[in-house]
Formats: sequence, structure tokens, C-alpha cells
Amino acid sequence: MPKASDNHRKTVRLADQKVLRGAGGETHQSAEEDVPQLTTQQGIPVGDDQNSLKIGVRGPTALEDFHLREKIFHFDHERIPERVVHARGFGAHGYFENYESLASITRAHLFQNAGEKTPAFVRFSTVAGNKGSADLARDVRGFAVKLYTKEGNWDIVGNNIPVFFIQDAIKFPDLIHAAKEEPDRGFPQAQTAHDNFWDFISLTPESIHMAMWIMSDRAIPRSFRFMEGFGVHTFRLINARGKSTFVKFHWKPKLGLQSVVWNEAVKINGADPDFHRRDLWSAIQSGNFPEWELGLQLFDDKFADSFAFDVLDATKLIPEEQIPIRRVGRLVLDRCVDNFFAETEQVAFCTQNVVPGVDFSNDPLLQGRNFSYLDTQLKRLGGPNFTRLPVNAPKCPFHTLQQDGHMALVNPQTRVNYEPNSWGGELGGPRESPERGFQSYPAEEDGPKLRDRSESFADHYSQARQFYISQTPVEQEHVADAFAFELSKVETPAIRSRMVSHLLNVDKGLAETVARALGLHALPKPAEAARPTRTDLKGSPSLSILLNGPDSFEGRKVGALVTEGAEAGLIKALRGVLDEEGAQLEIVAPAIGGIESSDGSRIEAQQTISGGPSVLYDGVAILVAEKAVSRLMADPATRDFVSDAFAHSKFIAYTPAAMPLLKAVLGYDRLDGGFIQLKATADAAAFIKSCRTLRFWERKRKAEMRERRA
Ligand code: HDE
Repeated sequence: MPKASDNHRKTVRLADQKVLRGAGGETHQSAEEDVPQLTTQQGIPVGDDQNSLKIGVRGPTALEDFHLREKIFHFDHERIPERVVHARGFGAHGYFENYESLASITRAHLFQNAGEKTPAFVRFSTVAGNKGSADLARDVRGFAVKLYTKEGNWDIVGNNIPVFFIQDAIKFPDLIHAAKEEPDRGFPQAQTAHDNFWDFISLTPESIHMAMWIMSDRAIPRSFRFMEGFGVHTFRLINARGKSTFVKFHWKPKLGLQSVVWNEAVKINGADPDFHRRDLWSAIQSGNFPEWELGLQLFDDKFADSFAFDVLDATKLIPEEQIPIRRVGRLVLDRCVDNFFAETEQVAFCTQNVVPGVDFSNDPLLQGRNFSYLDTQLKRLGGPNFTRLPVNAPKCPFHTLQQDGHMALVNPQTRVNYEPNSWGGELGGPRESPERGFQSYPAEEDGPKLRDRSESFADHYSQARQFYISQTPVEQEHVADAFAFELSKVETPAIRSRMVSHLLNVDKGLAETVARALGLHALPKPAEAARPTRTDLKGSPSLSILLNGPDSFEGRKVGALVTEGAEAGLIKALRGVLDEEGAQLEIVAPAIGGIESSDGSRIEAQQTISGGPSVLYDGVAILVAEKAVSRLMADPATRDFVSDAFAHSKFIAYTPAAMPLLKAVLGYDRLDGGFIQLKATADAAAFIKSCRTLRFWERKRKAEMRERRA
């Protein structure tokens, strides 16, 4: 067969690549012995993937071109509806390992034996933003875990905050409508700093506890790896004898809690909108597998009846100090997805996926969710067979009599698709199993049919206050700043004032600070509370991030700003101590090609100064050489690198040669205990020791005192 086009193709080099060049200058690459042939979906080998079929080289395109049409048709249909909420997410595979038998509490298979490993898939997400929104939006993070147990899939579809905005599922569409972009203008997206959201919140006092959490730094985590997860609702665990124990699920990160500060979050969104994705991806790819422990808060009816709040109310938590957490196993993420769409996008979590030994409570939010998740997957994934996609299918044997529907890949192959039947044996197909099968806990339910809310749900402020008094002063300040920021974006003064009227029921000092920051002319009256705020609830240290930080610098990252001639010994020493700590060093240099250090060796850079601002790091080192420093002093990106690290209370290591730069950017008297001079290689260890506390918060205090004096 004549190969007309081949006549025009010439072999050329594009730097390291040898390719064929067509008559129009286009690049062709051909299949070879170990490079497979490109084919159509029908398996037909493709001869030319660069040019469509035309009538003459400058003529019209022929409709006959089945390869072009198939390729474009498939592309046109690449997008599926994004999740209504939690659209932006990132997933990874791993496993859950059980520490000890919990047979006395639950018959769930994964908890029967010490050391039992259950495959898992986890997807982290933000709630409000679209799929392409930035990772550091102020938002709740989804923490959804699919456990592929030997008796079916169990999904714990939780968040990184232990309470929720609303008490009844019927309010979810309103909450989400109010939080997402306003429908007439289509903005703002991925942020709650707008009228509709705060209008809804200020008219929904049950949401005030959650509002305190999302205004705290919990809503801007430094990494998925450094945040907690919560099942939120009360569930039941059922043992083999049918005994029920109430349970709340917790995920505790091995590396402790850590968040960024708001000013950092805003800048990270510009510098690296994929900050959280990249962090999880790189941790797993480099073998530093993120880990959480599963914690159970177990309690009985007696506790539920005596607890100050209703355990069915998802706007309340049970302080760990009241019901301690029992750590029963660990979740390890050790494998990134092979394909983002196939796994992270198509994974379908459903709260109603529970296994024998786990059961629901009557929490009205959970009951509504059990309907919503199945329904939403049908719309999103296009048909009832989404359960057969590899990421969603159980890893244990499963047999149903369901069949057909869109994309039926695996229909049962026998004659019998109904039961009861008289065929028996293998021919008869699967049958129910009274012994091992799922049995709902036979809770006694009785009562009038009504549309009403229990009075036991009516206390809206006591736990909001408890949350606030459990925070350290720095964290309390961040909460006040966040309220002031968010409400400053609200255009309607009445809404701002209404929010302050709720804060007066939480903490007077907080309300006054926010009112002052908003320039509110007069303090409103406290909102009329359904129940007075209880002031007898003690602070719960487990609710603070700063009191639950890491005890090492493991998993964190230092950015070292270097120039030509930077001290080779110091860079090596820093790398050494960071390696030992399980932390990372990233070199930030004027050019991505790196630098020649003091001993003539080349040091590769991972970032340029404008591409690697200090907000991307947990600590920074300014390792510049004397000859380069004056040029850097005039560079805006370098100045931001230094001034941001300072403003964000980071530990800053510096060489004596960096002094003129520090002084030029920060002024003469700003060096404080958060600065560590690196003269000898031994100083690197002292720097990392300081970094273990993550931030030098005293700096913030000092700056405030200075401001007040001025
Ligand atoms: Fe969700 N939620 N939700 N939610 N939710 C969804 O399901 C819904 C709630 C949570 O990574 C949707 O597959 C209702 C609480 C996570 O794929 C949808 C109510 C908590 C994820 C849905 C809630 C969550 C979702 C959208 C009120 C924490 C992402 C797409 C009753 C305990 C899972 C989808 C993933 C996703 C409904 C409230 C967590 C529409 C009706 C409370 C982590 O079904």
C-alpha cells in the first residue's frame, strides 16, 4: 500500500528527542518494538494522529474520518458532573491495621483480630469550592474513608471538624446554597466571606458552634497529614450477641496538628493552589506514608441520657476529657492513585455503606445523608453500576441478583436472576445468610408522626463558648480576626451586627473585639437565646491545635534561600539534620539551574525565589553569600520571602552575610529569639530544635505591644 505521507517525513532532532517531521513541520512519533501502537477505541491502529483526513492538503475535512470523530467525541464527553459539594478533592490508597480484638464491642470483621489489615481508600476535600478551586480556601475539609472489609465496604464519610452547621438534613440544600457563589453573579467562589452565607448563619443559631470552628485555624490546615478526622454523628457498634454500644469515630494524625495563618493561606493560594495535593502526593511518593490512628469514643445509653447535650445532635461533640478516646488501629496511606479520574473522581462514598457490626443512630442529619449519597452517585456517575468501578467495588466476593442498566460490565452469567427459586445448588444463585448477614439493631421506635425538633437540641451557644475558651490566646485572636475578615466582606451592615449579637452569647470579649474591628457604631443586644449559655463547661485542651502540635519537625519542610557562593558546609549540615528528623530541605535560588556553592560543587534548586515564596515552608534559612546580598536586597520576591517568614512567626536561620538583607527588610531591632544564626555546622541542629515548635508566636505578641505603645 502506498504510504503517501511518509515521503514527506524527515528525521530531525528536537534537543534530546529524535522525531519525524511532516511536510507542514508537525512532529510525528512512531510505534516501535517496545512502544505500543496507538489505536482507536475499536482497536484499529492509527496511522497519523497529527492530521485529520482532508480532500487535498488545504481542502475540507472528510466526515469519513472516524479516528478524528471518535477522538473529539470522547473528548467532548470527558467531564462528568462535579460533586455538588466536596468537588475539590484528593485521594490515596492505603490500609487500616487493627491493634487488638474488639469482638466484645462489635462483630465487624475488620476489628476481630489483632494485626488484621483492611485495604482503604481515602479522599480529602474542601466543601464549597468548585473542582478547580484553590486548596487553602477557608473551609471544612472532607475526610472520607472507604474500608474494603472482608464483609463488604464500610464508608466513614467524615470531616476534619467534629460538629456540623445544621441539625436536620432538610436544611442542607439551604446551607450549601448560602455558602456557594451567589446565584445571580456567580461569585464569590470557594469562600464564605459574603452576605448570603452569613445571613443564613446569623438566622440559624444552631450553626454558631460550627461557625467558631470554621473561623478557627482548623479551616486552613497546613496539610491533610496534620489534621484530625471525625465521623461527626453518633453511630452504633453491635457485638455478636446483639449488644449495642454508641460510638463516635476520630482519626488522630501521627504527626500532630498544624495549620497555617490566614495571611499565609491567601498567599499560598496564589503561589501553589495545589499545595495540599502536592504535599500528600510528595509525602507518599517519597515513602513518608501519612498515618492516623482510629480513635473510638464508646458510651452507653446511661451516658447518653446523662450527657448535657443530645448525642443525636450533630452540632455537639463529646469532649475527650469526658469520654476518653480509645485508639484501636492505624490508617496508613501508602499508594497514590494511578489515575486521578478513575479513582479520586469516580470514588463514590456513601454513608449508608456499613458492615455487620456497625449501625446508625437516629441523628436526623445522618438519616438524611443515608438517602442523599446513593442518589447523588447515580446522577454523578451516570447509572446504577457505579458500584462496579474498581475503586468502588468490594474486594471480597459479592453476589447480587441485580442486573443490566447503563454500563453493565458484569452481569451474572447464570439462568436464575430471582429468588426464591427451586434450582438449588450453584444453579440457584446466592441466598440470604441469617447468621452472618447484616441485621439492623432492633431499637424500639414509637411515637407520633410529626415534623418537629427535639427540645434537647435547643442549646446553641454553650459548646461554642467551650470551644472558644479551650483555645490558646493566639488561636483566640485568629478566631476574632477571621470573623472580622469574613464579616468585612459582608455588604449589609444588619448582617454584620446580627452575627455580633450571637457572639455576645459566646464570649463578650470576642464579640467586642469583632465589633471594634468592624467599626460597629453600637454593640447590638445579645441574640435572644433558646437556652442560656452554660458557663460551667470547662475548657477542653483537645480542641486546641497549638496544644496538640507535633513533638518533632518530621514531615515538615525548610526552604533555604541560597545564592552563588553559599556555604556548602552549612547546606550539607542542614540537609543532614533535616534528613535525620524525617523533614525536607528545598533549595530556593535565583535561577532554577541552581548555584555553585563555596566549595565549587553545584547545588540543584527546586524553586526560584519568585516561585518558592516562604509561605510554602515551615521554616526558612537565608544562606546567602556576601557578594550576592546587595543585589537581593532590591529584589521584591526576596524581600517578601524574608518579611513574610517574619510576619508569619517562622523560625529563620541566617548566615552572618545575610544580616544586611534582614536589616534592610525588617529594620534594625527586629531580630528576636526566632532567629538562629548559622556560623558553624553545629548550629543547624539548634535551628531544627527550635523548628519543632513550628512558630515563634512571641514575635506576634511583641509586635502587638510595640503597636500599642506607638
Ligand atoms: Fe456530605 N455530601 N452531606 N457531609 N459529604 C456529599 O456526596 C450531604 C455532611 C461529606 O470525598 C455528597 O458524593 C447531606 C456531613 C464528605 O467523595 C452529597 C448532608 C459530613 C463528602 C452529600 C451532608 C459530610 C460529602 C456530594 C446533610 C461530615 C465528600 C457528592 C444531611 C460528617 C466525599 C457526594 C468524597 C459529599 C450530602 C452533611 C461529609 C450531596 C444531604 C455532616 C467528606 O451526597
